[in-house]
Amino acid sequence: HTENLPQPKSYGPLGNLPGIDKEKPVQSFMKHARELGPIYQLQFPGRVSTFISNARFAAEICDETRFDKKVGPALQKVRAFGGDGLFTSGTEEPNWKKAHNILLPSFSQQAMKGYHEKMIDLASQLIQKWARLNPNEEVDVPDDMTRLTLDTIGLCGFNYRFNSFYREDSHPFIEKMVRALDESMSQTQRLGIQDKLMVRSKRQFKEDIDYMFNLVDQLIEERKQAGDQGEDDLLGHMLKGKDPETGEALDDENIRFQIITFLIAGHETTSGLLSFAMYYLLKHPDKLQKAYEEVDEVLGDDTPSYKQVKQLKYVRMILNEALRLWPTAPAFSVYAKEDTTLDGEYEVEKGDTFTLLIPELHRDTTVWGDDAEEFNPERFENPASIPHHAYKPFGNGQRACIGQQFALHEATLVLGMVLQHFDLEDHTDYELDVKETLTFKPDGLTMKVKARREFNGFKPQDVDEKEDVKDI
Ligand code: FDE
Repeated sequence: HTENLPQPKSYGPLGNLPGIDKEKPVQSFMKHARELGPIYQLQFPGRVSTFISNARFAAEICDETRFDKKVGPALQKVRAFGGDGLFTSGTEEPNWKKAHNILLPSFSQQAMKGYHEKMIDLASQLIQKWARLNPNEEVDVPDDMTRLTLDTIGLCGFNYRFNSFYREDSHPFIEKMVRALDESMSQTQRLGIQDKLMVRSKRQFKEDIDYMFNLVDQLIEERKQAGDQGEDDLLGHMLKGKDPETGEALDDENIRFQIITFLIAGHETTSGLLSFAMYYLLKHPDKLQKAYEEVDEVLGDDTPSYKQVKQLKYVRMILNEALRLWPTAPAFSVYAKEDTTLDGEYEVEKGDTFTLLIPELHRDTTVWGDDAEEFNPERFENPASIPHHAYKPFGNGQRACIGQQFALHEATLVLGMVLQHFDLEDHTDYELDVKETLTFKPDGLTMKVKARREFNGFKPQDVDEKEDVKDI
C-alpha cells in the first residue's frame, strides 16, 4: 500500500522540509529518488507528496481513464495570476475545455506557418545583436534566450512588441512575473504562521499582479477598440472564437488569464530549452560539427523558410535530447479518479496524488540504456524507437502542452540560425549549475560567438516561402 512507501529522514512537525534545498527543490527530489527508488514519499507540514521516477509507474499514472491532472500546491499559488487559464485550471472546470477547444487550432501545424515570419523577425534581432558584439564581449545565453522567447510569444500571440533587444534590462513585465512566480514557490515552502508574517512580500505580490493585469487588460481593450481589424493571432482567436461544443466564447477575465498563462508558459520553458541545447553543443564539439554540416546544407545563406526549418532534423534531435536530460518544465501531478493500483503493486485510493519527476523518468536505464546520462541526440534518429511513456517533456494526454509545436518550431528555427551564423566558444569552461524557478535554466551560462558568414538582415520572402503561401 502507498502508506508504506520509502521516505527520507524526517524532522518532527517540519517533516522532510529541512532536507529540501529551497533554491533547488526539484533537484532535491531527484537526489532522493536516486537514494529511495522509483516511488517514494515526502512529508510536508499539512501534506504528503508521492514521487514517481520510472517508466513502469509513469505508464500507470499517464493512463487518463484512471488519473487526471492535479492542480497541486504550487500551481494553486500561481492561480493568483494564472486564474482558470489553461495551465492552472482543473480539467473539470468549464473554462478548461472551452479554452482548449477554442485555442487548439491556433497551435496546429498549419498555424505555425502563420507565425513563422514573426519568429524570423525576432530571431534576426538576436543574430544582429550577436553579430555586432566586439571580439571580447560575451553572450549571456539564458538572458538573451529569454529576451527572444518573450518577444516571440508577445508578437505571435498578441501582436505586442516587448522590444527586449532594445533594452538593457528585461521588460518590467518579466521582472514582476518572475518575482510573482518566485513568491508563489516560496509560499508553498513556508509554514502557515510564517506566511502570515510576510506582509511586505504579500504587498509586493499584489502590486506585481496588478501590473500584469493592467498591461494585459490594456492589450485586450486596444484590440477591441481596433474593431474587426483584429490580427490573426492568439488574441484574435480568443476574442472571435466560439467553443464548437457549447457555442460559447471566452469572457474577458478568462482571456486575461490565458494571455498571462501564455506569456509565462511560452517563454520560460522555451528559453531554458534553447539554453540547455547550446550548453550541450558547447560541451560536445562532434555533435556541434554535425549540426553545422546540416545547417550549411539545408540553409546555406538563406533566411530559413518554414519548409527549411522542417528539414533541420538533426537540430530537432539536439533539442529533443536537451529536453530529455533537462526537461525545462520538470514535473507534473495527477490524482486518482477512483480506487486503483499502480501496476498491481501498490494500492491507490481515490484522490491519491502523484508527481512525476520527468528528469528521472528520462534517465530510467531500463528504457534509455546504461548511457542514459550521456548527451546523444542520435537516440532520436528513429522516433518510433522512443518507448511510450518514457519521454514526457511536454506532459501527458489532453493536459499535455498545447504549445509544443510552437516551442519546437521556434527553437529549431533559432538554433538553426544561431549555428548558421556563429562559431560558439565555451570561454569560461562553464560548469553546469541548474537554476530553478517554475522551470530549469543553466545558471550563469555565457559563451563567445564568432561570425561564420555575413549577416544581411531580415529578408522577408524567398522563393520557397512564396510557394508555401500558395499551398495554404
Ligand atoms: C502545458 C505543459 C505541460 C503539462 C503541465 C502539467 O501537466 O501540469 C508541460 C510538461 C509543458 N507544457 C512543457 C513545455 C515545455 C516547453 C518548451 C513548453 N511547454 C512550451 C510552451 C509554449 C507554450 C505557449 C506553452 N508551452 C503553453 C502551455 C499551456 C497553455 C499548457 C497547459 C495546457 C493545458 O490545457 O493544460 C502547457 N503548456 Fe507548455
